[in-house]
Amino acid sequence: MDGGKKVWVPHPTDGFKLGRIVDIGADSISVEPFDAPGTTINSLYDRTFPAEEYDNKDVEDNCALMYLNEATLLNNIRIRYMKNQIYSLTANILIAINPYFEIPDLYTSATIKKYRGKSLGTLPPHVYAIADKAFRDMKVTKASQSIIVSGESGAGKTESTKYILRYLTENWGSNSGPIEQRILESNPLLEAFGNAKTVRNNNSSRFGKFVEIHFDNKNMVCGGFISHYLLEKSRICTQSKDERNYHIFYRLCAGAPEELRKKLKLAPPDQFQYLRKGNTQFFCSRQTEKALNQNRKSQQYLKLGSLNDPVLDDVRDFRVCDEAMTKMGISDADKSGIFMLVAAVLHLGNITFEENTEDTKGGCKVLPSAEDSLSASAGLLGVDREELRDSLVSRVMQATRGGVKGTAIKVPLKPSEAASARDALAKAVYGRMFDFIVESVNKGIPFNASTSFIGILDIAGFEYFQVNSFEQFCINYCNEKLQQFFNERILKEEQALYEKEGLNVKRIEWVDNQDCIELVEAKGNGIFSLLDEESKLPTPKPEHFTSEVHGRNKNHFRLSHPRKSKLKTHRDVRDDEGFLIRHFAGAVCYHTVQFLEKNNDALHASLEFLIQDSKNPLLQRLFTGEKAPTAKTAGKLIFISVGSKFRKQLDVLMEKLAATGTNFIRCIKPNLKMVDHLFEGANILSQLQCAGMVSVLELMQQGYPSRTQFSELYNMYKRYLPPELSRLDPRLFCKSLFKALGLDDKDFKFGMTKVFFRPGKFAEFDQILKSDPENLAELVKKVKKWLI
Ligand code: AOV
Ligand code: MG
Repeated sequence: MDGGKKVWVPHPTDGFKLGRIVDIGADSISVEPFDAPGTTINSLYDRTFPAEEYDNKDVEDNCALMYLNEATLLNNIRIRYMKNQIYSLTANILIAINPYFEIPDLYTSATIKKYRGKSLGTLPPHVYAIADKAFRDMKVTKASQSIIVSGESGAGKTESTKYILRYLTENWGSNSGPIEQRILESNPLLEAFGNAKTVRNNNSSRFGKFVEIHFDNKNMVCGGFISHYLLEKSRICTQSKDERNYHIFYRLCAGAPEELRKKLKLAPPDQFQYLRKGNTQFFCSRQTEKALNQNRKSQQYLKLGSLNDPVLDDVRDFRVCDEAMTKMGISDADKSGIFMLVAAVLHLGNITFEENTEDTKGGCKVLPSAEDSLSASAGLLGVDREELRDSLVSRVMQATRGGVKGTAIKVPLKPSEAASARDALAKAVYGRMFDFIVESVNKGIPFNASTSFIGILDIAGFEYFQVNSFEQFCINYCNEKLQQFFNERILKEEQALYEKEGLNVKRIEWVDNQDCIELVEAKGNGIFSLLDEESKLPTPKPEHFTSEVHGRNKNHFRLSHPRKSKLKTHRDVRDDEGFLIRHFAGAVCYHTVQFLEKNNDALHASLEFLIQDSKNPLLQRLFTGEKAPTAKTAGKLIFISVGSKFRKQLDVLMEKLAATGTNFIRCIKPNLKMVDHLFEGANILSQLQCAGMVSVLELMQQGYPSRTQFSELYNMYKRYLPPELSRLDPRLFCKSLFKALGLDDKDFKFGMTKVFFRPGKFAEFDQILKSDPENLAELVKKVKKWLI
């Protein structure tokens, strides 16, 4: 690093700041930022990065940058974002920044046509270009393809997925065909039941999905299949501040026609406990304001109480969802069954309990004011009202005396325990119903004629909050697996490119995260195993589980005790109630207090009995196949492991992905305010790091990260050279130029279409060429000589 040189130094909000080196110390560099002359920033050597020559010039492919590092990557994305160019490539990975406004013509049918059949790189980067590449690869190689879309909440994964689906169905489906329509209609339907307003995203998907679009032997769309993962069930009973429950609840309350409203005994949303927890005081972002101006809400909607969000139009959305169900081929009976269950969940939430002072055995009873809710939910669930009451306020347990198991007895529950049982029932019903809806969608888009598919994975990226629980643990584990897959694939592709271009490059090595994956999934001492083991003990305890995790994985590089301060900031949690995992994207501290509960999908025996006896045909269907509790199991805690199920699903998914050609889309959220034209650099940098983009750069540093087409080099430099040289064909031109410059063979390689540079060497080459006119004259002579 020379004095006076232009560099990027770390900055707490911008990510990096541009400045000039003023002093070089033993272990740090002093830099004077351009926007604050006279001041200096001290920066460590390995966090100071050389800057590109032109501050405002951007490139479509980040690999065409002369210096490829995290600062120039961030800057290139920034310059493009400011010009409303939200896409860029790094090798074949598409980076997409959420613009938070509609960019004119970006997704029109005309644009779809434009991208059809074009190789990646020939048109500006776009999701359509990735979709087209996947299609062409499928056609040529006859192998299925996948597109992995990742990014944090609100980054634009679901929207990107929808654009891809539209691109594929519009180009290779009969436009008005029922299958294509159903594939597209599946989105509003699943979003109604699986999306909710959160503080991060007004339409946040609370489940992961892998959508397969199937093609027949003529490469035309012939069907689809959706797999779904980890619906967030806690939201059904409680929401954080300013968040909502699943859209369908509000839509049903707001949009159900009079007759249905009566049948389901609906009321405005603020009458239901399960919808009141988030106490949605909508926040007024610019986006909200805009939507407010655009949305003309019906009078009926306005009358419906205070829990409406002005951004969302629940009345209209109910109609859309209702129509989507019909178009999907869901029968009227099933539709009505679904609405009944949604309403049943709402009424269940209003059943509250108080201590039963008359009962000598303690226990609780349903509050008199909640009797109507008890009747309503029993009616909708098709169960006997008194049996429902009984199963909520008591539970069948097996008595143990002197270590000998006795007969099953009925144990009264405390009000809080009864409330937990009620919530568990609501979650089980809603969860099964969601499974049923996905199943119905799949029935509507059968793929019998399929020869191959393009699968799109829309799943939450790596996440860490102030308090992280079982949900984050599962999603981060999933991201570890995807990251490993990403590294392997990107490397393989990079290697394949070197081979295709005829470069002779030795294998690139990278840091494997297999140890982290094993810490979570290994049989025996892995965290999932230990969690299941704990759940099967007579009295499972979070503290015991946590100490087992630490005790059985002593000195594991990826595992530590959490720093006490981290846990204690939230509540008085004991030190043994958590663990810290060093993930590829950073360390995350997990609270384990609710792990056991969240890992168990089973209802207690009396509730299970009750549901199995239901007269509601849909509910019966949802719970068939379940092992009915027997006299023997009746007293035991039944246990269905959420973790094991997810692990198995993930195995299936990884196997599918491994058998396909893969494409990656990394979605980036530009700011936390959810507004357009605001680039929060530090935040974006951390997303690029979490998405593994920085490690891609590191990985490429071992090879030849900067690359450019001969033709481009030729166009760049021909004006510096006399006509007799610029007449040469681009490849020969470049070769002779390099030879004449006397560049070191180790620093670059010539491929078939491109020249590849070692890190930083492209810039050196550029410097030599532009430095000195006298040199250039000398150079021309040399080139001529070399050509002869
Ligand atoms: P996510 O799927 O990544 O979050 P979404 O795809 O739902 O995020 O995007 C969030 C919001 O950003 C959308 O509702 C749009 O308003 C806006 N948006 C996203 N992409 C675009 C685009 N290309 N053009 C215009 N607006 C866009 V989550 O499911 O919460 O993890 O859980
Ligand atoms: Mg989403």
